[in-house]
Amino acid sequence: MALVEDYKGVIKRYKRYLPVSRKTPVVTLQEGNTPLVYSPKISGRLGKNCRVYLKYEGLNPTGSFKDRGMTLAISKAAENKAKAVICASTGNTSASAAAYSHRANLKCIVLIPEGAIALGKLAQALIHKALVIAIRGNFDDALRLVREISLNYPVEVVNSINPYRIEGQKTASFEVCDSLKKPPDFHSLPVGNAGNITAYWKGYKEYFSYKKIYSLPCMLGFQAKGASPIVKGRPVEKPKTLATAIRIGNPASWEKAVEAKHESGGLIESVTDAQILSAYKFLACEGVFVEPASAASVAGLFKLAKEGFFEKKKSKEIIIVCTLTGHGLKDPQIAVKSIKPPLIVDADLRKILKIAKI
Ligand code: AN7
Repeated sequence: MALVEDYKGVIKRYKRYLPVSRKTPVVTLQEGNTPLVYSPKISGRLGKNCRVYLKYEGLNPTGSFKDRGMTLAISKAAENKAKAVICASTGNTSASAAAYSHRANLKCIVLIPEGAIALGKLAQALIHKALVIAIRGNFDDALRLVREISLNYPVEVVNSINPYRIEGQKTASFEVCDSLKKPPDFHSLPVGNAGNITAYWKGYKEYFSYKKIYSLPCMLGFQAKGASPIVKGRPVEKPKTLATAIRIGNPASWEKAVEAKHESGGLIESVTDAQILSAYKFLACEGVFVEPASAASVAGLFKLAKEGFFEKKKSKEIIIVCTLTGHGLKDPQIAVKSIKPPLIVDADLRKILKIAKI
């Protein structure tokens, strides 16, 4: 058994499956190795034969799953002697890009939709000294500009259209299989720009081809109803959802996500903001704090369970892994807004005992 201190991040752990060589200067914050937490409460709500595990990606160094892909994208940018990187972002990509590129002494430019990213994420991009440009437009406008800039200027794009991002992110499915000692039956996750579902599916398929696993999970992707282009089959011009991380109307990895759905016999559906908020609060009962977009994966499972989806499966035990993509502290304003505010009382022992009913 390796000592905990030996852990050096996803590139070191999974280098034989990644496009790196001895020459690659590894830029790491020891991302990955995130917990796979059993959730008795969610399991119970889905059905007697269901076991649900939460892949808590909010515990990555910058608080989201993006770090897995960013360690590789920035390491390769450094290897290729890039001077600057650029990304469009709903917040988490920019937070991660800013942190890793600052560590690697690379200039980082981020384009964000003005007024539409969570406060914690903006703070991260700023503290790591990215050049933050808020555009009057949405994420899709920002990504279009980034593509255009990268075609004509010497900057490396670190959005998931950069294949190294997907390569790094696929390590999450390796970890799931290594922890469970087998693949799950179902894997649920939120879908925004659709890079993560693409990466997970690629990872599972590669582990299968290397004979590390002998079956493949069924992929379940969930978009927010007001931002569900893949479900609708056409781009959404003005995507709307309180889950700002997945407020995306024209996902870059659209086709790959549909491929993952078809090949795995899975589905991509939508959940309403009310369902997302309800799952967000339910996760809190399990001691797990996520940002709203992350709760879409759990909201989706609840929706399927209500339709009898898991009852129809006759197997004795159904293993479901649910990726929780980002930490709740990213977006504290949503938490405070959606829960009753704290009571304010005098500093008086009797009053406090009365209120606390002890
Ligand atoms: C918490 O940061 O697109 O389907 O620019 O932050 O791989 O896009 C974030 C996406 C889910 C969707 N959960 O993942 C960005 C960005 C959280 C996220 C997604 C995002 P993809």
